[in-house]
Formats: sequence, structure tokens, C-alpha cells
Amino acid sequence: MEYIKNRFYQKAIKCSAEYQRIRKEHGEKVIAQVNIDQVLSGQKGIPVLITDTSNLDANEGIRFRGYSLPELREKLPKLTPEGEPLPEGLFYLMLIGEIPERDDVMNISRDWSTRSHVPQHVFDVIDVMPKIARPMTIFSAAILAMATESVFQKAYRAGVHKKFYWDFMYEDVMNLIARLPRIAAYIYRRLYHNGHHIDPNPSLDWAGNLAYMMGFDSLEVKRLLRLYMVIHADHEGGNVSAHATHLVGSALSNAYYAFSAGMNGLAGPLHGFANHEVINWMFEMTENLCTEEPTDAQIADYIEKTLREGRVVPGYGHAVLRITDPRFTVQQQFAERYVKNDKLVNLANAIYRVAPPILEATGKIKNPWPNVDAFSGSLLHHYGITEYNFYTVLFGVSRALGVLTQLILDRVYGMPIERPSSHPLSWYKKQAEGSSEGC
Ligand code: CMX
Repeated sequence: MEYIKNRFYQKAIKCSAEYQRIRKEHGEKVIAQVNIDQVLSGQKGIPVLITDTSNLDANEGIRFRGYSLPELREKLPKLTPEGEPLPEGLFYLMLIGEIPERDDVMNISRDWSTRSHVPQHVFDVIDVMPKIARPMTIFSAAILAMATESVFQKAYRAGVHKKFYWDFMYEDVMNLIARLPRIAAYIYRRLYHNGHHIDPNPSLDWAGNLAYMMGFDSLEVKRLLRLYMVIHADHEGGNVSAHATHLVGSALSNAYYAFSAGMNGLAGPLHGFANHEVINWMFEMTENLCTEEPTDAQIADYIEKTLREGRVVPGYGHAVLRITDPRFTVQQQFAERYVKNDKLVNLANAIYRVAPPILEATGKIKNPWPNVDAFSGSLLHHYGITEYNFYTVLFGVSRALGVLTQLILDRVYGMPIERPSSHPLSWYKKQAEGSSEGC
């Protein structure tokens, strides 16, 4: 496995030199103007982050190192030709910037398997959490508890030179990613299967093992989780989970601290927890309407009611995208291929027919189209993963692939601590109107 690390470093160190050169030679160059609305609407569209792993175009969707999702489904190595790409391959692509060979992917799979041992005290932390705690709370706590294993933290304490930080970060990231499926599955079995745990199967791939340890051994669930882990892995750097991971990491906090922070952001209902909210809202709708198969008119009425109540329609809208999320489309295609006559899947499709024009007609929602969360829960539910409180943990396992890869790059580049400036509201009022009086 050292060869993958070396291959990564050889490429990344060249970019690091570019990073330093651009900063030194062009530091004064103005690249963007910021208007008041951008600041007041959550820093939308202001270019302030470097993310190499993926890039998001508002009208096209996500590209990982230049490759769209349909391209990745074709090009990344799979276990069988008709299956889904292995997330290990996407990790390699995000790390090194090239499509891997099958051997590279299998080597990462084996490497993660050897690194996957979770220390007992992490299970102990999970076991003492109250069962009423949300799975994301337990997941984040377990990740934090594992910070005892940080090799970066030990190296820093020992006074290692900063040019070697990336090496220890790489080790932390590989160890952390390797252990996440075991932690997620352990939480799942503890909460929903009376603590009857299933030991990992070292011969399985990373996502296949996650399905297996959760108690789902069928080919199709493994296939679905491979797809799920690929499509949720990264969405450039400005989203809450990616930005939080980067921000906390910029203080040289170890990967466990940084990723746990990212997961706390993912746990919000406007971000990753929306996958829970979607299913919850669909059940609320069918209960309210006393039918599992509402008509389009009934769905429309329910959407109007949700908006009137000042709530969001979960799974719809996006801070950047202005189209149907390609991650939604990919899941819809998966369902078309494998799922026949599932009421929840049918309902997700019906909402897609009905919701966009209603959301558009509000005149204020910038993107009336579905995002990734509008479909993911229906698919998981179809395959028997019905505990939708848990869905964001699955999102979190996947999100590790992108945000932690970027964290290694952050250390190779030698990125400094992040510290934007802030001002009182009166300062902005003065910028806008020349006077700060009144607030
Ligand atoms: N339902 C109802 N109202 C919505 C809406 C939706 N799906 N999407 C946006 N709006 C509202 C906003 O709340 C905002 O209202 P106010 O002006 O009253 O504050 C207005 O429309 C404008 O918002 P926007 O610029 O279109 O969207 P934002 O960038 O502010 O927010 C997002 C983006 C995703 C948080 C928002 O669309 C939303 O809340 N969607 C539902 C939750 C969801 O699906 N989140 C998951 C996103 C994907 C992910 O991260 O996993």
C-alpha cells in the first residue's frame, strides 16, 4: 500500500508547490467581488475555499476530479460488470486524480480491511449512550472517542516538522475510513437488533462489509450501498459537513476531531438529516391522507399545506444546484432497474412529478428540483433498512471519503488556519447606506 501513498505524494507535492507559488506571486490579485446579499445569505457563491476532490456546477451537478456520476459508473472498477463501482475506486480517484486500475482498488480494500480494528473503548462509549440518543449523536461521539488513536496527534506532541504532517494525517484518515463501517454497523445492530452484532468479513469490500455487518447479505443491498457510498462521498468544499471538517482541521485538530465536527453539521435537517426528514414527511403525508398511494392532487395539497405551515419540503431545493440532482437521477435509475411496485418508491416518483411547479410558483425557492435525499430513503426502505433515523449515519460513512481526502491535501499544501473576518450588523448597514444608526 505504500505505493499508493507515494503515488499520491508525488502528485500532491507538485500542487503544493503551485499553491505556494500562486500565493507568493499573485497574492494581491483580486478574483471576486462580494455583495451584501452574498454575506447575508450564508456566503453563497463567494470563492474562498480550495477543494480538489470534486467540483459542483449549478447546472450540471457534481464532478469528481472532472468525472460526472454516469462516467464514474462506467469507468470505475467493479466486482462484476453489471454491478456498481467500488467506493475504494472513487477514493483513489479523489486522492490521486486518476481512474484506478482494478488492482489499486483491491489493494485499498485489503488495506482498509487490515486497518479496520475498532478499539474496545469506542464500543464502550457507544454502549453507554442512551438508546434515545440519535444515531448521529452516537456516531459523532464514537468518532471523537477514537481520537485516542490519532498518530498525527502523537507526532505533533513529539515535535515532528510541519512538512511531514500530511504523512500522519494520511495514516489517520486511512484508519478512520477503514473503521467507520464497523462503527456504523455496531450502532445499527445495538439500536435495532438487540445488540446482536455481526463480526466483519475480511474478504468483503468496504461497502459490502457494511451491508453484511448491518445484517444484509444480499447481492442487491451490497450493490445499493456501493452506489450509495459513491454518490454521497463528496459535494465540493462549501457544504456544511465538508466546510466544518476543513475548518476544524485548519486548527491542526486531528482527523477524528475534524470529521466529528463535520458529522455534527451533517446531522442538521437542512443538510444530511434531510434524508430522515424526507421519509418522515412522506409517512406523515400518507397517515394524514389515510392512504399509502395518494393521488397527484392529494400530494399537491399536502405540499401546499407544508409550505403554509412555514416548513420546508424536505429533499427539494439546493444552495448551489439549479437542476434535478444527478445523484437523485442515478438512484431513480437504480430503482427502475431493480425495484418493482414499491409504494414508497412510487410515492418518491410521484412527488417528483408534482412538487417542482408548486415550489417554483412560490417565487422565492431558487431551486425547485429534488436533491440526493429525495430518493435515498425510499430505496433503503425497500431493501429492509427501514430505521430512517439511521440514514444520516450511512451518509456520514460515505462523506468521509471526500472530506478526509481533502484534509490530507490541506496538510500537503500547508494550508494555514482559517480565519475570515466578521463585523456587527451595523457595519454592513454602514457599507450599504453610509450610516449605522438604528441597529
Ligand atoms: N421547501 C420550502 N422552502 C424552501 C425550500 C423547500 N424545499 N427550499 C428553499 N426554501 C426557502 C428557503 O427556506 C428560503 O426561505 P426564506 O427566504 O423564507 O428564508 C427561500 O426558499 C430561499 O432559499 P434558497 O436560496 O432557495 O435555498 P437556500 O440556499 O437558503 O437553502 C436548502 C438550501 C437545501 C437548505 C433548502 O433548499 C432546503 O431547506 N431544502 C429542504 C431541506 C433539504 O432537502 N436539505 C438537503 C440538501 C442536500 C443535502 O445537503 O443533503
